[in-house]
Amino acid sequence: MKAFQLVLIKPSHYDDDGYVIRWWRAMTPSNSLAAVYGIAADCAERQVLGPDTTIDITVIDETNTRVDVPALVARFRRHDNFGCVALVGVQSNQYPRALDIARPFRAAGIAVAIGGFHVSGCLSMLDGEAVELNACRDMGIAIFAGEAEGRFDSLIADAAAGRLAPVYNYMKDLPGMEGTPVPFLPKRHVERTLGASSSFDAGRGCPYQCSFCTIINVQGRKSRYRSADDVERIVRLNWAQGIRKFFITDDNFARNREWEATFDRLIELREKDGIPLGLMIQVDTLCHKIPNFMAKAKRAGVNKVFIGLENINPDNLAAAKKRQNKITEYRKMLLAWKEQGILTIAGYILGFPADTPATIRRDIEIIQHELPIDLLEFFCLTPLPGSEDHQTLWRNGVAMDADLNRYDVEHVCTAHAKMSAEAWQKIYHDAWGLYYTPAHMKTLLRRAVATGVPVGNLAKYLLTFSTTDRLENVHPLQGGILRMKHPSERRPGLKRENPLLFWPRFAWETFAKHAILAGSIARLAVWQAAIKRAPGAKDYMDQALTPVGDDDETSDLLTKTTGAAAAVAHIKKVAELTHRA
Ligand code: B12
Ligand code: SF4
Repeated sequence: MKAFQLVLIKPSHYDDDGYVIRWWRAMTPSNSLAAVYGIAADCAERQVLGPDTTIDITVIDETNTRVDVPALVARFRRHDNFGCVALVGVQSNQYPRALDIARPFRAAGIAVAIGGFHVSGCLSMLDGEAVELNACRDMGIAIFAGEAEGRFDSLIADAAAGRLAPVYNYMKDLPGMEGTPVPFLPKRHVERTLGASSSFDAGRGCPYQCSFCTIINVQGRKSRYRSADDVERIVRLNWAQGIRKFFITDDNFARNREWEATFDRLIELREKDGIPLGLMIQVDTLCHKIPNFMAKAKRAGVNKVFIGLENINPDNLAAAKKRQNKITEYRKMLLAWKEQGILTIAGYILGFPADTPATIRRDIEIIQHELPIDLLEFFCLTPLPGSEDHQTLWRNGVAMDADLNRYDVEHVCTAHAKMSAEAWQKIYHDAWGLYYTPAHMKTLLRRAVATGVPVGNLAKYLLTFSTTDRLENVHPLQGGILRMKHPSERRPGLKRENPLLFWPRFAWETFAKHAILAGSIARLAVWQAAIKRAPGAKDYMDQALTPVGDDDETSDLLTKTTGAAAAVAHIKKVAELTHRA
């Protein structure tokens, strides 16, 4: 019996000091890894390499596990290099690290293939060579662009036969998702992340056309989806290993054509079968207009929702072709989620054309006072390879940062007409502190008590969102508990530090960060207890929680930004015309 060694590695990337970002427990499990593992496990079960060949699958998420290259190379050697290293779900910021991981494997003559958003986005939008794709060709790494469903059998058959092609390009042929192997990770891997929740994509594709978005150029604009039966299978597989919480990773679940059938099935699993589901979904700002969407979300077990708010200046939204985001609807939509007692997390992008440090400060203040958002996450507008924005700059020869490691939507990668790179980068970091002030965190806790949002849950998120950028210099989405580092994991080209200096400094940094964290935990616990016990806590009211009314027209949200007046005039005109009709 032969044993094909399939090693699935989801690479991390380097921090600003050149060390791999790795945690004892990372924030979220990788859905890309779960998707590819599900497909690979199905290949193993079907014995696609023949009845006398097994497929041994190893799963490594570098954000929570160190990649022990020498041990893996030794294992391949024991099997005459019969196998393949698959670099999974590689984003642009992870591409340099992925190549560094691949190098020793290739030097040892081991087959390596790479997939994910960087290679797929580049092959979809650029010339087949940009950005740095030739590095793979030079190293003999097989590039896999597109989705693995229905194609993994032939890829591993090629690897087993020692004839991996340089490029597999399926970008023009997006597969259907119904009935395909479902994303899954064994519990021992899920436990390496916070909260023991798993993930799955119930669908792919989004109908909108935001110019900064890579998703539509990689996964398409047509809604493709798993069936309700597939979703039930995912839930049952996980429930059998004690997992009941899921991040449904669809970028816009509200535009998944099967959202209702999916919710109905999840409601059944929750209400009839008693599986205590806890879900997080991502939606757009118009989902409150879909009849039943929010009420069914609540019944299905949704307790957190991520909303692509992006900005509150209509001029900025128009520049990014995100016209579907209507600031005149923001309060209605957010209050509707509040009515369901669901925690709201909104993404906010800094660096659109009309932004300056002063307008960003003003806009954050407007959000704090007027929008009932619980958590706000900041990102730098980034020309991600695979987006229309990147393609336009690339075609016009406009300068962009040459280091892909920085394309993590936290670093400034191109010029802005009104802000220097330094000012832009600074306001990005400042934004976290401007939003998560002690006063505003208390307001958020008060709003949670008044609207039935689980306060303890919110407090946990407030801790992460208010401290991760400041203490760890990374976005909370790539954060975790207890940062791990090793001198050997420093980016090639940077000096290897003396262990006698490295380890004491690392120990001191870890201690200092945790002392600050302990203070923040204590502070939040005291606030939480006091706010819950305060007389009249349930009746708390402020401008953000006030139902939408005529007063809204004079709010800062609808008067202060450059595009707001035009947006309000447009709404009035539409209302007049529809009234006359
Ligand atoms: C869920 C999610 C997360 C989760 C989990 C990460 C994950 N990848 O699962 C969390 C919250 C942790 C996260 C964090 C971040 N994310 Co994210 N995330 C997503 C999201 C919404 C879904 C990912 C997913 O599951 N897709 C579905 C899977 C099945 O698709 P896939 O990864 O492309 O894999 C398929 C194929 O590519 C192929 N394939 C993949 N690998 C391989 C390998 C081989 C060998 C083969 C043959 C095939 C193959 O087969 C798979 C199945 O069909 C995507 C957007 C999207 N729609 O994909 C953004 C996205 C991937 N994230 C993005 C970014 C920037 C980040 C962060 C850097 C943000 C930040 N600063 O914190 C961090 C990085 C953290 C990390 N360590 O990954 C960007 C990447 C852009 C780019 N071009 O590089 C995306 C595209 C969103 C965007 N803004 O455009 N993210
Ligand atoms: S709504 Fe989200 S997923 Fe859809 S195109 Fe815009 S940024 Fe991309």
